[in-house]
Amino acid sequence: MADKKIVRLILGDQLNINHSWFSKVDARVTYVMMEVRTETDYATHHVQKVLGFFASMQAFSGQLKEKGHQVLYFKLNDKNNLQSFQKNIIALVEKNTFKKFEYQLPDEYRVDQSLKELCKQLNIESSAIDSEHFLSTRDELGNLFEGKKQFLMETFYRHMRKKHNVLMDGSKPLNGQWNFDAENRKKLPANHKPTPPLLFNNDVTEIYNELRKTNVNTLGTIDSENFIWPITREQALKLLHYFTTEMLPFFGTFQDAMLPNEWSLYHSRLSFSLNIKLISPLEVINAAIRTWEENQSKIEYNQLEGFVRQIIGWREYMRGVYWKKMPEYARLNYLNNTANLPTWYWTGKTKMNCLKNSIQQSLDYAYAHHIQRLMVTGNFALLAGVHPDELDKWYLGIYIDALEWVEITNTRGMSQYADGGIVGTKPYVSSATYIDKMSSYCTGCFYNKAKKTGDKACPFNSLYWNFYDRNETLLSKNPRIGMMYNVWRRMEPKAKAELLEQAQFYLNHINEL
Ligand code: FAD
Ligand code: DLZ
Ligand code: SF4
Repeated sequence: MADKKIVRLILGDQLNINHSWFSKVDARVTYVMMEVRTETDYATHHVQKVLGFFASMQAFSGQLKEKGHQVLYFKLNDKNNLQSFQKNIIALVEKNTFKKFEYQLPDEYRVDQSLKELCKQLNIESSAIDSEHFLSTRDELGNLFEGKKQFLMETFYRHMRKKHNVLMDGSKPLNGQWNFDAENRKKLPANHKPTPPLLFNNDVTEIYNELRKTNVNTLGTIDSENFIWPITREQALKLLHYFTTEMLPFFGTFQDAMLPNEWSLYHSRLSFSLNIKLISPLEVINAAIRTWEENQSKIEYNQLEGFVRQIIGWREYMRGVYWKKMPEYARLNYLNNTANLPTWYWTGKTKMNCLKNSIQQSLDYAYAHHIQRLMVTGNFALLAGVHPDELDKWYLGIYIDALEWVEITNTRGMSQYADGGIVGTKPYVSSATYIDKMSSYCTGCFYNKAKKTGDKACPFNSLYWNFYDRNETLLSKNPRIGMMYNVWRRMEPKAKAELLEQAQFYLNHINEL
């Protein structure tokens, strides 16, 4: 039908200007974007996250208009905004002569369900199209591991490398190995001054003021005149260029390193730009590969391979697990954890230097790197037996890049072992030894990293053994951790009792640590 009017919904994390939708201007099509309370309120988000989404959405809508597309944009305070995707679309269809509703496949199960429901309610035709962002389909991982209990990331990663011919030498991996992690993960010297991060000076004061008027509940802090995160494709590409030229040479080597008072080291900080689709995973890895090819004397191969693995390995893998396992995944609690999240997760006010730093920078910048999330905040919560629901709320709110498909799989799966070993082969827990190996947090901490019990003993040390002790039935048969149980069983009964007593004391006073 030549004059069929179409309304197309663009979600806040679908800001992909290279999507086929936008390849030509179509007078029949009206795009609609909306700032809505259902999205601002399903978690308590970091204020920088909400501003980042709104500022990027507004910039994207402007870009579409400049290209000649028709766009309807609902601001949060617009009088006619009914504050949900469903309600706004229903009202638009009722008031206009649209004959068809179209949307791109959302990344979150919750929104996927509600848009399917919406299509049933509308009395016009509707259809969904791929977001054209990811390198694998929603069900690709599920098909690859059909019938398997555990989904090995390494198997998926090799599948992706072969399928997309990335870092391959014919049918073999380039340089003879798939994975060069053994060469990575060095500690930074305590006085090391990292390359400064590339920050942007976006002024989001207007959006901030609007947000305050509506009483949207947020966490964290903001300098609204100097919003540092990229909000346009142009800025995201600048950040990508800065990463490949300045940070990539050190990426793998210092991937797990942590320094007090340094919130940004040699990571890309591209997760927000990637997750809202300002840039694509393919262009990110191609930029890194190109830079490596042109600078092989300066960038070792292990730095590049480690980075490519994060993008076409971990990122795509987590998405595959999500679509294979939702909605049950959101209810998994394999270790039956029940504790509340310590109150200082929301304030950073703890004497434990590793947690204080990791949480404080999260409140200040809505960012922490992977090892801070996994081996500091995640590790402690798992040792303390925090309920995964409590933790999901925290991770889903505090990080600028947090969207359920990638947050929940990392939190319940990789970090909390709540899926019983679908994502990870064993729980990621450690005592102070690991944190001290990878960081300089322990120097200058109120607690003593070397002490297991007694005054100022590092809480990680006793909680570590308490974790193994209380989960013995569920974990001791795991071949990857059997060794820890041998050590635990061989320990003197008195030493064991003291460790458990110390751990119980800390658990009883968890909010005062
Ligand atoms: P870099 O270290 O520079 O890595 C490059 C890119 O690889 C990232 O931008 C990201 O897109 C991808 N990547 C790396 N590791 C992972 C991973 N484990 N899973 C998926 N993608 C990965 N990532 C999110 O994007 N959103 C989240 O909500 C999120 N929640 C997490 C919660 C926990 C408990 C943990 C342990 C990890 C979480 N991650 C999440 C994964 C990872 O920590 C972040 O992607 C990364 O820290 C983002 O910083 P970066 O862009 O500097 O990453
Ligand atoms: C995260 C977020 C927030 C805070 N606000 C909005 C919004 O007001 N409008 C919108 O379209 N998207 C928002 N988002 C991103 C959505 O939560 C995301 O698009 C869906 O969860 C699908 O992944
Ligand atoms: Fe963290 Fe313990 Fe080290 Fe303090 S001593 S920084 S609490 S690991």
